[in-house]
Amino acid sequence: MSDVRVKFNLANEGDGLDEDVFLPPAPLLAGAHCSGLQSYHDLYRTSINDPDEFWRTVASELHFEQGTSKGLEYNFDAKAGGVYCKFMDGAKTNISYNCLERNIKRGLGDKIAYIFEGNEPTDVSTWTYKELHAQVVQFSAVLRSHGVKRGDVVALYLPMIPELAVAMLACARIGAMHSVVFAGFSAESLAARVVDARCRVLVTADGVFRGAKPIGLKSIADAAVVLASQEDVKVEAVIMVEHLKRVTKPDGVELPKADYTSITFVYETEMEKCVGVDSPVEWMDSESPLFLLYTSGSTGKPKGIQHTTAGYMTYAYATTKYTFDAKDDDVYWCTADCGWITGHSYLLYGPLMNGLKGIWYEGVPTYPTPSRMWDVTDKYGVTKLYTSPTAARALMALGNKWLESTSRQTLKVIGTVGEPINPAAWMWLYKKVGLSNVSIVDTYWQTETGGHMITCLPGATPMKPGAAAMPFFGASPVLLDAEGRVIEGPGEGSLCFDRAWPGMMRGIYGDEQRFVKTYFAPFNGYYFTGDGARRDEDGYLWITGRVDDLMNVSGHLLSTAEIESALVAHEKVAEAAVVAAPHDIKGSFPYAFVTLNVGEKINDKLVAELKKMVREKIGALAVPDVIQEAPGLPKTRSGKVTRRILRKIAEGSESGIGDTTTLVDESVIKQLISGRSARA
Ligand code: 6R9
Repeated sequence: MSDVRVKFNLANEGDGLDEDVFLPPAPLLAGAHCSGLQSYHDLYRTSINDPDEFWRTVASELHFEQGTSKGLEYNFDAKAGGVYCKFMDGAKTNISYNCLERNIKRGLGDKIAYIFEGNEPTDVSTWTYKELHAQVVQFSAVLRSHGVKRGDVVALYLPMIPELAVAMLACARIGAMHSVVFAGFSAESLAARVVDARCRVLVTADGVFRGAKPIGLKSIADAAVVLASQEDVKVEAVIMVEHLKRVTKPDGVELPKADYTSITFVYETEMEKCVGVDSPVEWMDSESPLFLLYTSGSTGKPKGIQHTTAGYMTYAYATTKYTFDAKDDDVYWCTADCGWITGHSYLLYGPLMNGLKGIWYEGVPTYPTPSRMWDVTDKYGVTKLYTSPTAARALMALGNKWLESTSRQTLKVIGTVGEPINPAAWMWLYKKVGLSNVSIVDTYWQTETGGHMITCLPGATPMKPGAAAMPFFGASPVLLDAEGRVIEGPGEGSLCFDRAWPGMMRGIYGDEQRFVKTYFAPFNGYYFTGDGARRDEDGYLWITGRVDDLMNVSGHLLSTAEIESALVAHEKVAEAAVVAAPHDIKGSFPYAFVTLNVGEKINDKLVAELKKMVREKIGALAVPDVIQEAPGLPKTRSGKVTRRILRKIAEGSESGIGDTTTLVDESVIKQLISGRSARA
């Protein structure tokens, strides 16, 4: 099929705008939940003019044990008092019930909920909704037997294995909050999260393979337990899945050893003890906390983003339904790790609530070959694929020959998330992967928003490569200038939302002040995302990237302050400044400038020590690709490091440095530039 490429001006037909726009493929448009641009506009208008009516209709597709007449209630005006958001206050429900029992009751019990595809292509298991439900009930009984109850926080430090889905749903079933910690994080990062939420139970695995590389997770978990005890937080039970015992091992690899400490309980044994144990669903209030998920904060300390029950549930359900045009016969694959919000909303909760058949993949996209994603797509007939621009760029860079042995003809929608997608990667997904026969949905959202905020809908929105495009139902984006004035029409500014939506975060765990300060104080009356965006003549939104001190590496947010504090923890480092530098595949990478104590010099050994330090304190993701010695850092007279200048130096675009007259010592810039060339 040839490209459906048209010259198109959406807002003012015929006024000369000359831009490539791609229309949704006709078959997708035909049966879509939201079909055609006009119906998007109509439904959007309803969602804004009468949000309660709109969300009541969506919620009526889910099970509420007790109803309410309340809709969305909120206050965003920080000056006028407490910022809050409530959705369907007074109602009672349970998201785990909506994922499992509700589907079994409507006849989907024997439908496959997940195909679990292991690291090795031969390690596959399929679980029906009934089978998943049985495991969840059993594990919820295990949790209860360890004293876990409503309101407790359970830490899940697990790789992408079926037990992660089971554990998350089991927590939700009994009203305990899960706090999933990405299995690539270090013992210190895990400990900090365990301490912050005072977790008494930690679920982990003996280890996992990432491609051919074995990782001993249990020893990291054990180290975290020791670190937490130094902060007076006592983990009482570490429930460990014996995953390594059952996987196919790549040849010649030595398995990591797991210690069976006195607080270690083997998952499989615990499950056996709970066969047939009654473990009923807890009916939760709409605003009862559902989970915590930590995300980077500009001050360095990760924020425990807190979501609650009914609003998150309804929003995850609705966004999955519309953004992926979820249908009964779909084979849906979200490649995200559950350590991130995308895994929560669009691998676990959203697809299950929609009764989809999903793929849950343990491994990396390039193992055993860079064809793996397309092999899996063909093997199961994937119709909807949700992945990241980083994965697309990495695979694109390896060449189209890895596509050749596969057909990918079943694909209808390809979604991307985590960072802006560059038009080249967009075109590659559209043309080469999707054979110009798919809709691409570039979904903009955040851990904090719970679900999609700006996106195309696959049967409705004409697509522009690189634009996140249009607001989702109920989302009301505004662009503000530096003085906080609303920018109407085309322009660029800080991306904010001027009203609440059901899926928004309800707070930062244990830190109400930081919640208001981070998101509502910068522009009073608005939720501030921390991102910049541009609106074009057609009303399309283009995300321009972070405007705060966070950086986006391979779709993961990292805090410059957190990396800096890991670096200055080294005895030889006096000061550090970290900036984002552009990278072809990762989008950007951490570039560190370090000022050493008098008499110290940078060398390979010190660089290796510094990298190790960051790896241990945060995780491999945060390790700077470049560490440059800085005799001094450019600072303003008030002592602020001017990152704008460091960013230019890291990029190698010295000519764009601009005005430096406000600096205390302009000469450091020359030194840093020559230091950079010396390094390069
Ligand atoms: C879902 C997720 C959120 C930040 C966000 C923004 C960036 C996410 C994007 C995007 C451009 C997109 N981001 N999706 N930027 N286009 N489609 O990624 O959550 O980990 O909290 O990151 O990611 O900067 O503010 P989270």
